[in-house]
Amino acid sequence: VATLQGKIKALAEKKGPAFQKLKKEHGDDSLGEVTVNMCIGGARGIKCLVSETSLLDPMEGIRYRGRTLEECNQQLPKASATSKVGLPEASFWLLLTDEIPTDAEVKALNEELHKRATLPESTTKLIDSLPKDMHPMTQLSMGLLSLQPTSSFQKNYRSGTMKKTDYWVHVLDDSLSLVAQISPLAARIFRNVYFDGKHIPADPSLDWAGNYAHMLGVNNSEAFKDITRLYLMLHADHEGGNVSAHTTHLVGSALSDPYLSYSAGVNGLAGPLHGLANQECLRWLKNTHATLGGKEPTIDELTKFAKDTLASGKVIPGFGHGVLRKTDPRYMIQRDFAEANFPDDPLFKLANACYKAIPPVLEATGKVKNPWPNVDALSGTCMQYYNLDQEDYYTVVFAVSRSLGCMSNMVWSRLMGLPIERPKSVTVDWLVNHVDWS
Ligand code: FAM
Repeated sequence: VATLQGKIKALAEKKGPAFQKLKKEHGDDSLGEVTVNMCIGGARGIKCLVSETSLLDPMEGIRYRGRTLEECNQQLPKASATSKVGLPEASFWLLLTDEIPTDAEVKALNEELHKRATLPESTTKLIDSLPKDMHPMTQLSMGLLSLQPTSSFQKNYRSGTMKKTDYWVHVLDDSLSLVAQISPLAARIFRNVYFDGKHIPADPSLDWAGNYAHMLGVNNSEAFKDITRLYLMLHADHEGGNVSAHTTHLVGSALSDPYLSYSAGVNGLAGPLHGLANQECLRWLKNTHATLGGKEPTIDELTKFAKDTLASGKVIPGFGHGVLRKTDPRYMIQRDFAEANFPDDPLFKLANACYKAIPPVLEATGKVKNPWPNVDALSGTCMQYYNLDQEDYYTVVFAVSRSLGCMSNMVWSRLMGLPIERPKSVTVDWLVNHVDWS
């Protein structure tokens, strides 16, 4: 932890002067105007958040500390000589330090995470008592809140002895514990709901993501461990404005500790327009596959299904994005993995056909700004190939991954001393009186 702290501190010292100068000399510079549409349209495109860990370009996709996901996949340490997947816990190190960790640093991080992975009995008792038909995301959010009493940030804040300049140290401490605990917590929920509580003990010889795949117990292959590693690396961070990242940041800005903040972020991720889309997308594919009698669909048949979905007033899950204006690079990287490992899987072939059939249908509406697939359009298809076909669980896997981005961002928000977030709201009457009707 000391190494990690040292690297974060060194980066803050390097970037600090520019940040202070910005505040002092350019605080009143404009970042563009705020329009009525932005105000009533979900704040689309308003530059009003700082998120150091990643930046999203509409045409290029996400960059983790300036590196594309392809570069992360190539440059980040791997689990073995044969694996082609950059480790997610290595991406956590990158998001925190702006450095690609060495194999030794990743090994030490994994040892630290294993040390912190124990769940208190109060948490396991609570999780085991929950009804099996309670959505796994609801269970995860409750599980995170049940860990909140262990927060070192809230303990130190309450003691009244913590200096503001040390907030980030205790947020980092909680972040490491939360990342360590969320995977066994998520695995416990999975085994309770789908395997009658038959739990699989952690294997500390495995990396963070490989161990999570192991504890799910649906497939012992190295390929399933790799797709889990890939999934957890790809979903880790997507700049600061998406619902889960923004919610975590907003709640954390009130000095709520990482457990309170990320439990709130998980609740946002559970929304069908956000993280739950991966569950909805696989369900849509399975229903379409079943209705077509399992035979390979024609583009015309899929076009009709897409139109029927729109006509029913529902969105087509897995397509579109609030910022991206091209196919999500996270979709393309998953597609390459699927091509290499299971090109003939029926659902993968169906997803490929959707890639051809659905964008023209969305474009034809004249209102969809991005008709292309997003990260959720293929993630479930990849997981189901390895017997993780319980779609209600998919957003939990997303939440395990997104903890990396939300936690690294929270460390930096406290390190930069970002204040409580408080945008101004207006009434419609105020808007009516404000605009020029002449
Ligand atoms: N199917 C049907 N309609 C869609 C659509 C889709 N896939 N994507 C956008 N639209 C509609 C949208 O509902 C809106 O309609 P109204 O004006 O009638 O309200 C119109 O097109 C303009 O929307 P937009 O500006 O193109 O997109 P937004 O920025 O408002 O919303 C999404 C972005 C992601 C919420 C939207 O594309 C959507 O609902 N997609 C389907 C759900 C999904 O896949 N979400 C996961 C997103 C992913 F990135 C993630 O967070 N995991």
